[in-house]
Amino acid sequence: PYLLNVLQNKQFLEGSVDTSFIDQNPDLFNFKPSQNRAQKLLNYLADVVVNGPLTELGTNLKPAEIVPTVPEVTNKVTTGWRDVYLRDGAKAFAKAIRDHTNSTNQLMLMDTTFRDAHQSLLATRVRTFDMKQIAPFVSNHFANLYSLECWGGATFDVSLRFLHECPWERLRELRKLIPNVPFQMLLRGANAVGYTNYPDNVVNEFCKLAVQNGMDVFRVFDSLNYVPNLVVGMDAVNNAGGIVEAAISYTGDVSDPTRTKYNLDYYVDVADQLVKAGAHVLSVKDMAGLLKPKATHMLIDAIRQRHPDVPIHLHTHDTAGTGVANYMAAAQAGCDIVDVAVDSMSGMTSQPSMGAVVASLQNTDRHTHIDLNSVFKYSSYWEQARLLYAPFECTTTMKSGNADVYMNEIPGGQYTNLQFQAFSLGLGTQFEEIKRAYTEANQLLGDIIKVTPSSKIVGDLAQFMVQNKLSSEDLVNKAEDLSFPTSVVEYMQGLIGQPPGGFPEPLRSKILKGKKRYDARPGSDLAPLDFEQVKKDLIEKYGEIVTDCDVMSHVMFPKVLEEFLDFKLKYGPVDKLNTRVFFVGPKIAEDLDIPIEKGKTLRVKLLAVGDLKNGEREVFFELNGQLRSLLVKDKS
Ligand code: 3PY
Ligand code: ZN
Repeated sequence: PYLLNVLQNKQFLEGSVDTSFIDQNPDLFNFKPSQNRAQKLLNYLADVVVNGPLTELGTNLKPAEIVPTVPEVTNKVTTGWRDVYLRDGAKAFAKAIRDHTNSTNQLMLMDTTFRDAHQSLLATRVRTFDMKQIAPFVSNHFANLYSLECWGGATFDVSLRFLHECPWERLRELRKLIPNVPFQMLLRGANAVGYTNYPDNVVNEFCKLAVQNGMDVFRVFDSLNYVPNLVVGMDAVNNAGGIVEAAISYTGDVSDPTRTKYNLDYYVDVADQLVKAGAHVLSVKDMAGLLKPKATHMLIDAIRQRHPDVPIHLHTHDTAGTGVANYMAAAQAGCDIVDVAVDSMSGMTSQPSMGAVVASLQNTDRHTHIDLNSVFKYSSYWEQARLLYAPFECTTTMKSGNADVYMNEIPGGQYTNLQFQAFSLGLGTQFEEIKRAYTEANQLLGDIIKVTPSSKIVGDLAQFMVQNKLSSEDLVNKAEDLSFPTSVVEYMQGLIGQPPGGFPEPLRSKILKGKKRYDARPGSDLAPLDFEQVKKDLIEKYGEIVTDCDVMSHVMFPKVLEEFLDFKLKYGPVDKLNTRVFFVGPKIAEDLDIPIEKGKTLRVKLLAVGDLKNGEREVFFELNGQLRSLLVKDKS
């Protein structure tokens, strides 16, 4: 179509073109998108080959030239805990889990490899393509997992934004391949999978759609443990028939008697409120990895005594390196389920290692009944697949765990991000400064719980302090004259909820001056969203391809979804490309088999890239044995 546009251009036909021709004729590029998926994929590959990656790579490291070996499924298991949920419902599932751990003493596992592990280590960039390869192995060899965390948190917007793939499709595809293991997601309470409050009907519809597409267990949290926000999410999950796993976000140190704000009484009280509000399962969410063995024992034991019938599910990050020790303490205190990532995707800001936990509990009364040999094979797959994500590796800057997290309390994913940002400014010492400022910013805000989105507010304030060279004292003294980051102002207004212990004064009043303060639940006054209208508008723009899932994605991330659809119309199903080719394009003469649908595979080979001519290059391919060429604007 591009060629045709050019051939209809009078100036071009007269031959009077120079290098400004293309710039002066932008309409040449306004061709109608063709319906041909093969053609679109060739457009994509040609564009990447000529102009480099179309999705930003974090560093200039390249994906490895490797095709990860997929271990053979030698163990056919078609049943799992999901059967109990599908047959008897959410409440009965929770009871069955608790009865099971009570009677067998088994410590159950959730595997986070498909979500939190790569959110923490690889900037959330792991693609559906690589998950699908190993999914049958997980289904058959890890059939006794409590759950597989594979959705929610940052994966939702990152997959649309940077991977150009639909998160809903990921969920459906994985579901087909893993029908027996419960799927788990992270839901940010009234923020669903976004970063702001949505009307209640949005959270409700979101959960309904998630269950319809295959989600089972929803870990619901709120970044301030603000129970009214948590309840919005919990009710939505319950209405959708999902399993309500209500999370208590953990901060501070319950084993330190001098830290009184977040003590055992505080956590037990939140647990009581969540059980009262209908939690099927209680989760302790240690998103920064602040637990220590003694604190873990105290906390799990206190909740266990208080709620003997509710399953307790513990989540931590291994940032300091104490993760496995904490899980041993949790197991002793009667915890039912802990979160691990497969060995090669574990450690540092990710979860503790599955193999380490499984091995540590062999020949004890809290055996996990996970086969260690299967863990090794699973780990070997991810060890190889991880090399495809080299451009996003946290290990470019992070070489080890660091117990300084006990001081700065930065959540796993954010720790990696801040370190990366600091190093990309070229200053190794910058990270030390940011961490110190983060600690101070947290105190200034009143020592708050830090997890999305409150962690971002602390991070924004820390960066503001570093940039403006402000000490805590300066900041409070000059607060009336400073122009604070919007997120900080909104926090002080009460727009993400009410923090435990209230807002810090006099800082709040100095920052807000006359601005409105909210003390009701922030989303409670939002009018219900009109989904039909959103759908109508989207169909008007994109035609009948728009699905209910697209509508929901649009409600959460309007601009991101539109860019996703534009991209898809232009470049086709890029999610079907293998990961290296998706990021950096094919090598000359490399044979590519692209399975675009069941029973339909495209065979593509890049033959040559032509010389620069009038700002363009001709790219030659073989497509299913036929020669094809495309002209691509060279943007360099
Ligand atoms: C998220 O909200 O994405 C988190 O992982 C919080 O821990
Ligand atoms: Zn986490």
